[in-house]
Amino acid sequence: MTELKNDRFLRALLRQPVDMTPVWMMRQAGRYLPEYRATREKAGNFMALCMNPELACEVTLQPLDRFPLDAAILFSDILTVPDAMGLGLYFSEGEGPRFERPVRDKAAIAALGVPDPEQELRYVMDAVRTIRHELDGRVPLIGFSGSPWTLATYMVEGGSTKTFSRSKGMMFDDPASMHLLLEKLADAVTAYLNAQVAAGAQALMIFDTWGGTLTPKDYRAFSLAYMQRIVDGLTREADGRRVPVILFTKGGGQWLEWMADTGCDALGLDWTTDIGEARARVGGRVALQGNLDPCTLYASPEAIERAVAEILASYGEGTGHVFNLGHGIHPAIPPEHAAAMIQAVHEKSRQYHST
Ligand code: 1CP
Repeated sequence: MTELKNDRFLRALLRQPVDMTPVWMMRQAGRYLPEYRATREKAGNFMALCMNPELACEVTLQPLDRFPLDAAILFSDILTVPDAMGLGLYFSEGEGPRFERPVRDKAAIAALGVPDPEQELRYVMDAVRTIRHELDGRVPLIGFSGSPWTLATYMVEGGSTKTFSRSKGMMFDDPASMHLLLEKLADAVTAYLNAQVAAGAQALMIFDTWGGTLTPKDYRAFSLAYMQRIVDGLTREADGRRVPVILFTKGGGQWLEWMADTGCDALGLDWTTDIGEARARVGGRVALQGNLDPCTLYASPEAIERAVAEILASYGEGTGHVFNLGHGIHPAIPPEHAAAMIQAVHEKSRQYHST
């Protein structure tokens, strides 16, 4: 395997010394980039783009060609796993993701199989292999999945939701069915992430976008417990290097200690938590990734630089910080504003690293 030319991101995740704070952006390949929109047009639609390894590779590399980012993230979606379980994913323009066959009762859940990643999700593994080859060691490649709870909300609702009426309805009315679904998803996600590592992913991130909608007790029982099962089952080394695992529960700032207890390597933070306080709580055990409010990028480059400086100062001296947004970059952000953020992270962070 090719030597990594820039391993700042992996080193920071393992709390090893770095020369400056590494940075990448959630949704860094996406609609805010005109070249992304052009490639999606060429593919026909979003799913066709995900299913074409060459085009998925092309859009993965687009932000890296524009900005000096320290990591690449596989271009795909968390909903490929439920699609491979037979739910029939499609994206309707302006409406977001939808499933043709949502799962709403025990019989439908019992009938679900756990997909073989090299069969039903082969196109994702082919994308990982293609991207690793094309990256040629420039930066590490992040593989990812949704958390079981987050995937379950989409599978039960049949798409995005603001109310969680059906998914929380099932959790409260028929917890045994919800647990059965979450168990199957934990098995599917573990196999999926391990296959991504086998195909070349060098770090893993679990997106628990909707864990923060739960009560503390339900978070532990319905989200964290299943992320724990996944962390326990993951391949943690490849090519003689540790494969760091990042857990991100949006809205999970009050549960950082519980999340760190899973044995993951790093926690993703949204912007509602002060990163310095988070470091005081769990920084001795895990690295932290985050946490600029994505809306900051609507502001002027000067305001962006000030906000970056505040987060770097709040985290303070030394390694263990990967700079990121607290959630995905919005489609209307000017790419030059993302550039200003990335440049500010690199320039202003050197003073915090003494190597
Ligand atoms: O029109 C388009 O081009 C589709 C927009 C889009 C993109 C660019 C979707 C649909 N997915 C993606 C890519 C994507 N999704 C990545 C790629 C890598 C990257 O550059 O970061 C990743 C990591 C995801 C993960 C994802 N998909 C999450 C978890 C992270 C998060 O943002 O909270 C979730 C919840 C999804 C579901 C999804 N897929 C797409 C949309 C618009 C949504 C969100 C729908 C909702 O709000 O419920």
